[in-house]
Amino acid sequence: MFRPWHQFCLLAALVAGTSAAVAPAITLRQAADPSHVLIGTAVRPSLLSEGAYAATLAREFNMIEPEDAMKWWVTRPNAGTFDFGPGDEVARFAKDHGMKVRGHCLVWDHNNPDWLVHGDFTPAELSNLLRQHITTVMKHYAGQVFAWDVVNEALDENGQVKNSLWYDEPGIGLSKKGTAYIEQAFRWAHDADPQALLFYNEAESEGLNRKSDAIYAMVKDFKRRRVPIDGVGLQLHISQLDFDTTALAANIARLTALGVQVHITELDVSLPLGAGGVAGKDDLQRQAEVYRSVVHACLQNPGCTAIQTWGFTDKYSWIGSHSRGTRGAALPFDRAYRPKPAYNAILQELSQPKNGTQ
Ligand code: 9MR
Repeated sequence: MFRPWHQFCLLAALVAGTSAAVAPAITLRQAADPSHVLIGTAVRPSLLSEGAYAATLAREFNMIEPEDAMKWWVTRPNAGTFDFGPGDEVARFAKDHGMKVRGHCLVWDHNNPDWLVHGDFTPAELSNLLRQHITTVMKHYAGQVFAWDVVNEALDENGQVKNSLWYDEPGIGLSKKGTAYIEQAFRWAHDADPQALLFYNEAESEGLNRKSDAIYAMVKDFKRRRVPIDGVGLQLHISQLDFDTTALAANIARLTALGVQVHITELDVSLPLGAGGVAGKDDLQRQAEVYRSVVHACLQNPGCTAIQTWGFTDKYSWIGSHSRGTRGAALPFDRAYRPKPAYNAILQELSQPKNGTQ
């Protein structure tokens, strides 16, 4: 009888021998199903009508998160109106294909609509707006979105709370009170949908540094005072091929020891691009090893319960425009939806006998 590990070996042989797109013998989600992790990716609703995009997504992942479609600038075209159209498309696709949905994000100081940023609101007005936003969006998606990034990227590289619209410019009435505004957002979120898992999501805090120390201290404080927080999202936008997964594993261990889950939320490994926008062959192999070691670090810890990539095909990734075309090739599938070495490394890790099926 073929078990996932044997099927993987068959796939590896197939992929090694051809550059054509192959339908894998076992997919990422099939390999992940028997383990404790969900395997997810960020998606753009406008691409769900592209056949290869939708087919690859449905075949490989059991969790999706809208890359932008649940952010303020999409959901709040103006103060009085909510637009759930794009987010609903993502939720519908997930339902049709037996996937879970992660929501992203309710409180962030980036990409907010102009009417909000330049509205000259008082702290009391902003507080009302934020509470209404969290409540309305979470109630709309209750039962559809199982976990939310409630607050995104609120800390600076020194672990200090960033100056922001929500904190102190002018803030919601809790300026100069450290993480109090974050706590308030989590309390409103819990009231809105008590079933949803509530995450704090952060960048460049995957290893051990001042920012991850501050997250650890905040979560410890929140747990002690019973502030409703269920998890920490570690983004993992990686640009170094010598990425240190020992520190990642140590950070996952200390966070989960506090009784919260860890989700890897925005994994990608960008590479320098040469002439013609192509990444080097050696870099693609090294990239695969980074993916492998990140997946390994998560699988080692029962409290690390989801691994999500920030997109899945090199055809569509934020890295290209962000780096003005100098970097890219960051995801597990190439621009033609062919699995890359990174894909094979993830699949191999997910298929390891230790994950309970062999
Ligand atoms: O990939 C996202 C891009 O399409 C948006 O323009 C941008 C601003 O909203 O956000 C990008 O996603 C970010 C995520 O929401 C939070 N962590 C960093 C991600 C990459 O910038």
